[in-house]
Amino acid sequence: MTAPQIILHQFVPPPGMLNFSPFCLKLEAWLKLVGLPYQVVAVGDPAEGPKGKAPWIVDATGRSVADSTLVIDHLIRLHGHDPDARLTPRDRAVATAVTALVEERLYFALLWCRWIDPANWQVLKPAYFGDLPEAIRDAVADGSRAGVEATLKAQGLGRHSPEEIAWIGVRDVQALAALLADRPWLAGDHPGTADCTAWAMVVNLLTPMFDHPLRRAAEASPDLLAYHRRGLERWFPDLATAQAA
Ligand SMILES: N[C@@H](CCC(=O)N[C@@H](CS)C(=O)NCC(=O)O)C(=O)O
Repeated sequence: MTAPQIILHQFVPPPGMLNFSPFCLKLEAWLKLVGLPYQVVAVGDPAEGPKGKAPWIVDATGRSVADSTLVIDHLIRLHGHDPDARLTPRDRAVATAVTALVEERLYFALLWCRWIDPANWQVLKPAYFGDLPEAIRDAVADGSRAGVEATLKAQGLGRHSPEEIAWIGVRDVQALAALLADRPWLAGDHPGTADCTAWAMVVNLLTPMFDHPLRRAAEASPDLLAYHRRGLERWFPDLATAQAA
């Protein structure tokens, strides 16, 4: 008997590409890591979700849960698959620290690079908003950008100069690279939840569409490039084969 499906509400990337949302990609990689079957429903407006952000799930009992970390905790309780069960207290602490680094700072540096940096905004605007009717396209796109700018100001990173943001972000990318210099996954030979988080961020740092110092720092690290490839082969093998062709 197949297990009841989890409905995964997430942004859906263009065919042949991985999710532009590190949080959506993290959760999808985690579902693949533990082998729980799921069905994707494309999110148009994240405001429809329980917390106004993607991803969220509806579990096999019909309950909605939002936030990638809280979803993972919920599913571990519900289904009993915990890929981190064997971690030492130290590995667990590193996983917590890496998750905070990626989600509470690097994510915001990447957000700045994509949405506020003027050159990348010229790339993002048509890519994210190009399908909207012309009459509302500029207003919606500019309104969204103003929302991101306000978020970055409130978070704090958006108060720094472009050079300072790049310095902070590059240092974080290099820290991630150093943690992966002597091992395939953060805790050694097997991937865990923190790898889903870190790998999804590395994929997004390396998204070819956007050019910025964080991407260049990731590209300069053979360890991060190998990590990118390792996760792709493990969780999205069809895409790995297509990219290798
Ligand atoms: N802490 C949340 C963060 C989710 C998040 O920030 N999602 C972004 C996409 S990467 C989003 O939905 N943004 C839309 C918005 O803020 O309106 C998680 O782990 O799921």
